[in-house]
Amino acid sequence: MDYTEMWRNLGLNLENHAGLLSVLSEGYKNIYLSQKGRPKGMEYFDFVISEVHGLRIKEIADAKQAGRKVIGTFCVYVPEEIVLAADGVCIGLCAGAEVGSGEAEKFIPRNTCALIKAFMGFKLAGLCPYVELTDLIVGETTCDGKKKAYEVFQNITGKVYVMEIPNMKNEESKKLWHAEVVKFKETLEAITGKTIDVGGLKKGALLVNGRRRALQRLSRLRAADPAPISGLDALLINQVSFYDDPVRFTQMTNKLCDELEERTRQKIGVSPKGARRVLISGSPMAIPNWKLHSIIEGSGAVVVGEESCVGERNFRDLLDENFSTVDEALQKMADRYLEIDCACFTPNDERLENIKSMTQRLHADGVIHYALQFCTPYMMEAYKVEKALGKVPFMRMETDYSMEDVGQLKTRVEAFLEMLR
Ligand code: BJ8
Repeated sequence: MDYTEMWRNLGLNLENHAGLLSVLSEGYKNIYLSQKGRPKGMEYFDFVISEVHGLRIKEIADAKQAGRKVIGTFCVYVPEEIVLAADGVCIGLCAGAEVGSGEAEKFIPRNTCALIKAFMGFKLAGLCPYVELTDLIVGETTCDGKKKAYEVFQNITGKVYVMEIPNMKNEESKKLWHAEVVKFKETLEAITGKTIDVGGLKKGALLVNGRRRALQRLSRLRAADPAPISGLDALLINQVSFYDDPVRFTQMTNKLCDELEERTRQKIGVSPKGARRVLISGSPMAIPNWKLHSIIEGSGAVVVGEESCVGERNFRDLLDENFSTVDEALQKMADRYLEIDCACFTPNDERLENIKSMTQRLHADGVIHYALQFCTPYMMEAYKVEKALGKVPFMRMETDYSMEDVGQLKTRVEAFLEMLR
């Protein structure tokens, strides 16, 4: 199907956009479609990627046409249930490719993390149909880079709303955060013109919890040896969860999990039994950032988990669906979201415990701590993670979205994998 007219109407730079899609499809072919022994259920996700700027954009544009509002987010602290209760469409906007850096650097410093530069770059280069479709872009006060970048992004787009996320988890912080959640609900009511009621919040909770349960199931299945699915494919599913339709995504992920259960019973894996198993922990990997997974799995090991926001941190905790008033629901949401263990918090010892438990549960032989360059919170926390892991083999890695350091990273990964033998 030809979507040129739709892209033109959204104000995209058609020439650059065609270039981006061709690089993306070439990269996908080389990294994903070349994998051996993939589960059949991945066909759906291959299709979703092939339509990442096509069919999904059309669906969202149609929803908008029908009166629904589109809400873009950058962080897993933003309560999606409230967006759904207001009949909104919620889309994760983080970007994982080095695009428009030159443009972005006219507004923000060169030594900014790649994720921030990318969301800015995609917008400035006229390459992100998702941003163009949003009615509201929700930022949050997490790391300094994002916090300040949202001020600039507001100047560029004029539709940024920022939620204040505390830095600690004491009683005062909990009150502050609860007030922010209430304010967010009121903002969405004002934008959509809809009153958020307990029925809507219940529906939203069921939908988001359903997706979390499917992702939890996928995560549990990766504990098997041989691993029934590659880390690359599991990462892709997590990335897709941020922008696909939640009902369809949940169905398709559960269907894939049925297949993975069968594979596990039959001991069918993507790599031989006994292959070295790696847990990745740290900064999020937004689509299409597949760099580290492809290096690790290209070296013969298998990635068995992502302790990351594009991964476990996004779906670890369910929302308690047992509420009967709007106030009760918002309190439970505030509590659930403040459980998230982002390195922007201090102290953040829950994260250390979560990494240890994932390492055990997924039978990881070693942990690679991944931080995007200039991501101070995760770079700093790597020290405590290493100490907490004790004798578990551990390696720190700092990189960005460019491909310049791939050779060097590959050498380091191979040396690390040797230690796991
Ligand atoms: S809850 S990890 S999604 S803030 S990589 S922009 S932290 S300098 S993305 Fe994050 Fe929410 Fe935390 Fe998760 Fe800053 Fe680091 Fe860049 Fe980051």
